[in-house]
Amino acid sequence: MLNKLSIGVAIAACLSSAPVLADDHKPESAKDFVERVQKEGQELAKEIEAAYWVRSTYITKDTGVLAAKAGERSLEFESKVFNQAKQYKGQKMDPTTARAIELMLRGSAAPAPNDAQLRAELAQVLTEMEGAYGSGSYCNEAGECRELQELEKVLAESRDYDELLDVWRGWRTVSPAYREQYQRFVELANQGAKDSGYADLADAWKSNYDMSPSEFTVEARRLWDQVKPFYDELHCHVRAKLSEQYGADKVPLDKPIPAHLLGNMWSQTWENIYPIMEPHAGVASLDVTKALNEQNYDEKRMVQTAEGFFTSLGLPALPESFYENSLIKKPRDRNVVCHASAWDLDNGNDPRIKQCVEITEEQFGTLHHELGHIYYYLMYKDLPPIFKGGAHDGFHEAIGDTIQLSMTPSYLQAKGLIDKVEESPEATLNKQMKLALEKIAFLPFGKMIDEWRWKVFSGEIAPEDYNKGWWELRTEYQGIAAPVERTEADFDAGAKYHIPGNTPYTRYFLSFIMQFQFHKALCEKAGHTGPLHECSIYGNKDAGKALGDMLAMGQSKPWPDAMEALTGQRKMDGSAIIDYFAPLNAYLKEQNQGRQCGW
Ligand code: X8Z
Ligand code: ZN
Repeated sequence: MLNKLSIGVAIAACLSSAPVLADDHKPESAKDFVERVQKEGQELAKEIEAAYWVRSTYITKDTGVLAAKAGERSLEFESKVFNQAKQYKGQKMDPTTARAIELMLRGSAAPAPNDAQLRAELAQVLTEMEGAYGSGSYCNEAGECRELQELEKVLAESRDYDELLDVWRGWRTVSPAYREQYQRFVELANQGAKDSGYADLADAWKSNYDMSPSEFTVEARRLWDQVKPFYDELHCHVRAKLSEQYGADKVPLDKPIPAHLLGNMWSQTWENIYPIMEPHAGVASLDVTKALNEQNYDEKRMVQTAEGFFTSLGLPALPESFYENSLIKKPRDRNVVCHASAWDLDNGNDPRIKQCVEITEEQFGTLHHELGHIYYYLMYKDLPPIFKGGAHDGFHEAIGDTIQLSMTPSYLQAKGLIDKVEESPEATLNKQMKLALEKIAFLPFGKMIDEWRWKVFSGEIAPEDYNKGWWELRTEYQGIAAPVERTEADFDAGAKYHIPGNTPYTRYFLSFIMQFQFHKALCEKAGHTGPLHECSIYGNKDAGKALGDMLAMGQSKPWPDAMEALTGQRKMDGSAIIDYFAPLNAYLKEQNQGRQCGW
């Protein structure tokens, strides 16, 4: 998983509070300490990465044992380094060393408790939960069993209310099995957070943004407030159309939307129901999935095509080892964690992705997303290990998506993936609708996942209210509701990968906002004039240079410096995404006239 290794291993902790001594037993300088820890971390990382990779690509009891042991050792190291690093806090040192120490003191996604037994338990719980998710399947009454990707396909394509309900409910029979484990995870990781000087795990997670946790809470809220009015317009229109499709008895016009009708297992992006929402029927067909299949694309060619976008910008070709060592096809004979991820192995020399690629437009997009991570790894390859990472985690998530914003109809036509480019206000609206169903629909989802976890970690949502708290936030933010009664025997949060996989999620919310800022800045570098939605930076070396330079900074500086280097701004800002969708916004307002919006 992204960053789990590098952070888990690069920072560490010792349980002693004795001064840090060098081999000759003299107190070790901060600079020497930083250097030594990175060397040790790199050595350890090799072993841990190997165990994690094998576990994720071959889920068995045995790989579970190996990964949990590796996780335990990683946490031990993290704990050791943390407790040593804190002794340097406040001492005078050069700015680079100070930044390194600061990064070592940051909370990871699951900070290590001081107690060795608790660390072992934490590593085991994490390994088991992710494995249970990765090998989950739903067997219906007829005894037919389907894995997640097959269930997702039904949600994307079917328009049969009951069939949709069956698979939506079916996938949610997997997660109750690890609800108790999740509760235990919360206790253990909260202990780790406390041992690292944080109030709780939420406090630790919010401390990774070069501002105080409470400032970050306010900042994330400010961004959400910027985009919420637009989401509300989209929600209103989508609900009205779904009500036409399924009937007002199934989709009442003043209530939250039933969660299984939005084309996605988690209702997180809605582009699969674009055919129901298409403003101008038949104008400017955007069916890339069809073209990929007709042209017999296979998994490797999909990856190579995505790589071609990055190299067109002047960024380097992927190393041969990338194709040799990545997993891009779902194995038929074993369970793997199919949720896509990008891995930085062997200190930047062996980057890999793991993705069960299917020949669809959505997966083509995800490949660009994953390569965004890979190009970050490649560009900061020569930095000291502790500086390898996104300027903040939202930056890492935003790179591949920024590239996708340049996959305009003209680009797709040049690649032979659509027949012809139609230029008309109608064509623009269709294109914007499709993209908004992905990018705008996602925003409240991206925000609410960690709202739930922050409350769970702080105890505001008690273990006996996990599911109730989940659905309250789903309704508050997204305006959706469970299609059937849910109880505390369910664990619906756990049906989303990032909960058992313990990956913080606010990063994606930030990414979806920032990628439009980045796109705008890159288009300016490329000399684009005219509306932003018509800009593609494909083939533009000036834009590529600006992007590459920012990536090469890694996390060596506070993130506003990286943001400024690329965009000239020092803040995250929702106005770029709103401006981008100006034509659609006007359309939605017009369509919603006379409708009662809200839920
Ligand atoms: O998890 C991912 C990536 C891997 S970092 C595939 N994403 C989020 C999700 O699938 O829920 C990308 C966008 C949102
Ligand atoms: Zn990602």
